[in-house]
Amino acid sequence: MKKALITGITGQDGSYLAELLLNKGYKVYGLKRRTALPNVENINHLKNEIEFIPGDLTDLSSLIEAINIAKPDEIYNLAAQSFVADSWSQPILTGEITALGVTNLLEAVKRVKPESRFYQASSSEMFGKVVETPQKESTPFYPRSPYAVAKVYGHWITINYRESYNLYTCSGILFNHESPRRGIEFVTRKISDGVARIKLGLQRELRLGNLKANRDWGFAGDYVKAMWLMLQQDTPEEFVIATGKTHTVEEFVEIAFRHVGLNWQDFVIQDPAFMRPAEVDLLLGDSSKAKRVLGWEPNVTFEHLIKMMVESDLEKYKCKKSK
Ligand code: NAP
Ligand code: F7E
Repeated sequence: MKKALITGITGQDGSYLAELLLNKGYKVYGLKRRTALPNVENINHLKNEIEFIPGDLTDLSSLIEAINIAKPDEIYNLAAQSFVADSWSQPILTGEITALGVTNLLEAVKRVKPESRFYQASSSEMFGKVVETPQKESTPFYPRSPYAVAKVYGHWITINYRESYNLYTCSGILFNHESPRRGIEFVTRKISDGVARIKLGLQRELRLGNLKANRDWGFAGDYVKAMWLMLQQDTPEEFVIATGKTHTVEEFVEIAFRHVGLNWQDFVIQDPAFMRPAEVDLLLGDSSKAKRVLGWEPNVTFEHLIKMMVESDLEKYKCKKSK
């Protein structure tokens, strides 16, 4: 039986990846940091199938212990301070987790189980103020936030450990991917949640920042398949994972409100509090290498993704109301 260790198990991607690996017959270990209250909403349905190991990316000793316990064939490093907006108010913490945390984990791999295969969650945010469109593996990085700068570090230290110590390490440069399990502060989920609350009379308005930003949005369930495929290749390489289509935040808003028969302009207020000190205006990925080498393609369309998220939030509030 193959064994995998997932960091970031409680997050959006951690939950979908755990499902995928369990379905493939893997023994799944999840690194989980201590929280005062439970935060296992995304993985509650899997809690008896995953073996949790306490640990934190900023604590090397806990990572050494985790790899000692799990002795994993594959390690997926999905843990991060992943919210771009907060990376300006907590730049040092973001660097410690999202950048140096990767070195901690690679060090633990090198010392305890150097034959493990390692996946690093790199991000399209590294392209930032883009120097070419669409963005592909060879596009130079121009990070625009402390988060993105930290991810560039994580990306290069992953390559460096491969070249320095001959470890099997690779990165997926994933463009935005969403789902009903997306954190509530990210714009897509903030919109689907807001639309559901407004439709059910629980909220009157939705305050958002820059509506003109363009993102290449896909479905998280499709994207975790690409992570697994990357670790099944003979040679570790970097891959861009994207849909190849870009949309504005305003288009997302318009479709989400239309889905429940409402006009977004009656409810959305632009609020400077949600504007960023430096914005990423346009992301559009070219994942032709992933299609050619991994045979990977996304299945869920933009419209279907929005419908899925709005319906899930509607259902959540209807259940709460009926209790
Ligand atoms: P997410 O929902 O924010 O999950 C982040 C996970 O990291 C959570 O499980 C969190 O645990 C954990 N974590 C945070 N700090 C930690 C620490 N110090 N030690 C151990 N665990 C820690 O993120 P996601 O959307 O699933 O994304 C997964 C990864 O892909 C992240 O690295 C993200 O930066 C990257 N990424 C995401 C996207 C996207 O569009 N979703 C695109 C490209 C790259 P708690 O529950 O305890 O907070
Ligand atoms: O913002 C704009 C905002 O926070 C998307 C992370 O998973 O994907 C994610 O990063 C856009 C930005 O995601 C609001 O200014 C407008 O232009 O949903 P987001 P993100 O910053 O693209 C990448 C690939 C990652 O790697 C990250 O970990 O939407 N926007 N109004 C807003 N954004 C938020 N959050 N809230 C608003 O009210």
